[in-house]
Amino acid sequence: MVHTTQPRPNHGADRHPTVPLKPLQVPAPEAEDRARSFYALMSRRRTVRDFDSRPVPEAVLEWAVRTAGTAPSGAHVQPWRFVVLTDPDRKRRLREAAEAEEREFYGRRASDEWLSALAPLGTDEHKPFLEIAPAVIVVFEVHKGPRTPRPYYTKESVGIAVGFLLATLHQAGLATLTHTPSPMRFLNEICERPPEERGAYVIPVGYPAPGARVPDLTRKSLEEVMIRL
Ligand code: IYR
Repeated sequence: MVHTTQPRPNHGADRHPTVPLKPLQVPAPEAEDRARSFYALMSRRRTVRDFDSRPVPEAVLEWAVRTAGTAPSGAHVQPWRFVVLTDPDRKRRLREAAEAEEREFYGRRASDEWLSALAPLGTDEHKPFLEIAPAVIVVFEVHKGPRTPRPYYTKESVGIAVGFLLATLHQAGLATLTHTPSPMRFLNEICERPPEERGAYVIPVGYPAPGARVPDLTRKSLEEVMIRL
C-alpha cells in the first residue's frame, strides 16, 4: 500500500492576524535578582482570617481584577467573572448563606480525617470576615450559555487568574483569604449572576487587623517540591 502524507489541517490559523511579541528581555544576572525578589515578596503572603474594616482603595481592586484577566486561558475564552461586594447588606447576606452551608459541613458532611486536617488552621462555621473585610471578591467560572462560548480547561484557567489576583493584592499590601464554601449555588442569587456562571472562590480582601495572628506553618523546601531530571 502506498502511503501519502496528508497536509495537516490548520483550520484557518494562517488567516488570523498576529502581532510582534514584545519580550521583556531581562539580562540573565538581573533575571535571578528579579526572581529572588519576587519570591521574597510572595513568600510573605499569608492567608488572613482577621481583617480590619478600613476600606481599601477601589482602584487597587480594579487593577487586581485587570491583572487577573491577563491570565492564560483555554482557547483564550477568559472564562471568569469577578463580582466585587462592598455593600454591607450584601456582605451580611453572603455571610449568612455561607455560614448555613458551613454548619452543614462542620456538623455533618466533613469526615473526621478532613476536620483533623483543618484543625491547625483554626477554621469553623463562623465566617465574620465576610462582613468585616471591606471588600469580598466572588470569582465565577463562566460556562457555556446563551451569550457565552464553551470554555476549555475552565478550572485551570480560573485558578491561574485567581493566583494573579492574590499576587497583585498581596503586593499592594492587602490581605486575602481564599474561601471556598461548598456547594456554592447560593452565590448566584446574592451576586445576581446567571446560571451559566458558577461560583468558584469567595475572597475577602482588606488590611489585616492590628495584631492579627496566623497559623505557624512552614512551606515545603525546594528539594521537596522540585525534581530535576
Ligand atoms: N470550606 C470550609 C472548610 C475548609 C476547607 C479547606 I480544604 C480549607 O483549607 C479551609 C476550610 C471553610 O471555609 O471553613
